[in-house]
Amino acid sequence: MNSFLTIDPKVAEALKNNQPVVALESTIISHGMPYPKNVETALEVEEIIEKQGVVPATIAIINGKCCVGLSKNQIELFGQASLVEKVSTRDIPFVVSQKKHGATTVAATMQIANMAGIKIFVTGGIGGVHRGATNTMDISADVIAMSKINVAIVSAGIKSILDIALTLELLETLGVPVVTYQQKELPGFYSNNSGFNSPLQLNTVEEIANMLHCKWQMKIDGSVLIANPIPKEFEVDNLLIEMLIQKALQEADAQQIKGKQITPFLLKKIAELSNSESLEANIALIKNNALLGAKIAASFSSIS
Ligand code: PSU
Ligand code: MN
Repeated sequence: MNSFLTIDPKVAEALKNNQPVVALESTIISHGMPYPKNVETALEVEEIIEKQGVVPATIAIINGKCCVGLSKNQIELFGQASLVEKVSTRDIPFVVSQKKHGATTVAATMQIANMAGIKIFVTGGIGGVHRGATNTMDISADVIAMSKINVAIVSAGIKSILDIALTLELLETLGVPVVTYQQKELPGFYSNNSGFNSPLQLNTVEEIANMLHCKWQMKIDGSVLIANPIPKEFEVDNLLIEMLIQKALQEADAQQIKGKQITPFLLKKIAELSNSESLEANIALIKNNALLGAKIAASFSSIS
């Protein structure tokens, strides 16, 4: 066991016995949703996974330890502490060596899940190529992590605050398969339509698990991005969301929001501007992802 990791006993036991475990990130708790909805959602997501007989492992850095599996109190702490830094790949060594706390992004969560031996990770949305990236070079470290780390991600597609076309191009270049569950079109996070065909489509949990197994057996390193459409009844109208994104982007520009602050800023603005409709959609889709991710984890552990 590596000395940087603290693995919750339940998680450690499951991993030891090759029972399914699903990793969850903590940036979505600390920086992706407001309190107390963030904590309620994080706990509900864990429950959904548990009901499938799968062990949830929320990941965060606490006092410099990479913690895999948080207690309710720890999740509460990350829900309330706006002071917890957003930690992506490059921040991990600093936060660990300085014994600080950190809320881990998709990229950082993948790194830590991989250290612990967890193969399936559930979240809402990934970071990608930002709109305007041809000038700003703002590309999330999430895509770089996906090109290297053998942890599959269940998300609701590529969020339209990003440049979906460029993100798809980059994922292709980096060799990351993008698989949509049960539909042809790549879902657009808040809605089921992104305007882009999904590079791949699979219709069953078993086929997805089998594809992961094949990929990693062949030593083709890196993630698979699994896109799971939001349940119909929680979809937000595409035109409305595009209008709100434009507004949020303008405001970010006016306030000169840059770097790691941009994604949390945009999510918060869009939630405000939509009267929390976007937040409710976000909560619904992550729960939906938790269910699919748990099923994939169970299927994967039965064949690997
Ligand atoms: N997208 C969401 N909700 C989130 C995030 C992205 O819908 O909470 C978070 C994730 O933790 C993701 C991070 O890894 O934002 C990406 O940030 P950046 O673009 O700065 O890499
Ligand atoms: Mn960025």
